[in-house]
Amino acid sequence: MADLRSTFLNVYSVLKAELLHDPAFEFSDDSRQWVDRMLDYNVPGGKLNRGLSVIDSYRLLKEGQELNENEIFLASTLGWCIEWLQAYFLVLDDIMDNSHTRRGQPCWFRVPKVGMIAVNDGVMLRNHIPRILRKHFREKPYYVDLVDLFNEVEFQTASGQMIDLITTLEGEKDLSKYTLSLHRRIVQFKTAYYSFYLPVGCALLMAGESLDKHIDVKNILVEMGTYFQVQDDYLDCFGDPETIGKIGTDIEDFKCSWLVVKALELSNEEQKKVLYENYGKADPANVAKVKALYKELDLQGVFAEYESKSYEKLINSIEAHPSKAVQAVLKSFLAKIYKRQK
Ligand code: DMA
Ligand code: MG
Ligand code: MG
Ligand code: MG
Repeated sequence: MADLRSTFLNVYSVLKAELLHDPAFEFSDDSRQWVDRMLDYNVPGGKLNRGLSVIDSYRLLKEGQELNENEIFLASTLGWCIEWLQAYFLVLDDIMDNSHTRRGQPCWFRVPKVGMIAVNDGVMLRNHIPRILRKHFREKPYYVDLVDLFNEVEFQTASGQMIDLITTLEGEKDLSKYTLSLHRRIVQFKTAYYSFYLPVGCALLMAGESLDKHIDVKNILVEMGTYFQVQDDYLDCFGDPETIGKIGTDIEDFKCSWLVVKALELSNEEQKKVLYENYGKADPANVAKVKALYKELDLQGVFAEYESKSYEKLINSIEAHPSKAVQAVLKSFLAKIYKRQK
């Protein structure tokens, strides 16, 4: 496994070198250095779960057949395209969420001399994906489907980000809109498709499968992605910033987080008043009151309950799937995130 990770990281270096010598652009030393540093800062520093899952899933779909070097390279390349997509969304997400840290370092836009150049860097990261795909997959029979999959998923993610953001508009902040169904819609779109469906979708295409025939797999992955974002919402408040590598901003940002939805559900009139008066304010005193209420309502216990229920449901739907290989793919994914602390 440690070996797979280092193989995967080697592929990053190959892809980066190719992009830095892209003949479609006449790089100067300065511009090459900028992209080099921007990529190293934003692309490889995460958990790499999404990227590694493509290789994992592809291997399981091949039912244990040894993958050859080329197959590992191609699966890794698709894995990196997802990591690139994630880097693109995170660079922009941190600006929009006014975040401070990411993966244990300042958000890219907070780095001196970067600032709003980060917006274009986000666009740049996004544009690297079709360049990588074209270079390595152009001749494959599944090339069009692959490009289409990335486009579809990007659209879904951007749409999810939009609804995440417009719920927090100044002057329209309204906690009474925050329901479990709105939350579900936001997290399915902003997180589940790109984090869960996309890696498996890539592996299925590489294995010669048609995605239309795997709607049931997609549904399970979207459920898993929803559970994953509930964990993210939980960790935003209750996680250890040292471990998760970021400082939560959901309360300050008036986000439609799973925690505030649950708090609204469980609050009496007096507690609701606390939420209405303190949620979505930057002052640490207001944030502290919201956190105190979350504790009073035992949201940690409510989350623990949600976590084990979700796990049970997911395992049940996975085990109902007719293919053992697909079951293995889904179970391996679930095992990576169950009770995660980061
Ligand atoms: C992130 O949602 C979703 C995308 C598409 C980046 P978020 O703002 O809760 O993520 P994070 O907690 O990592 O900032
Ligand atoms: Mg966000
Ligand atoms: Mg964010
Ligand atoms: Mg979050």
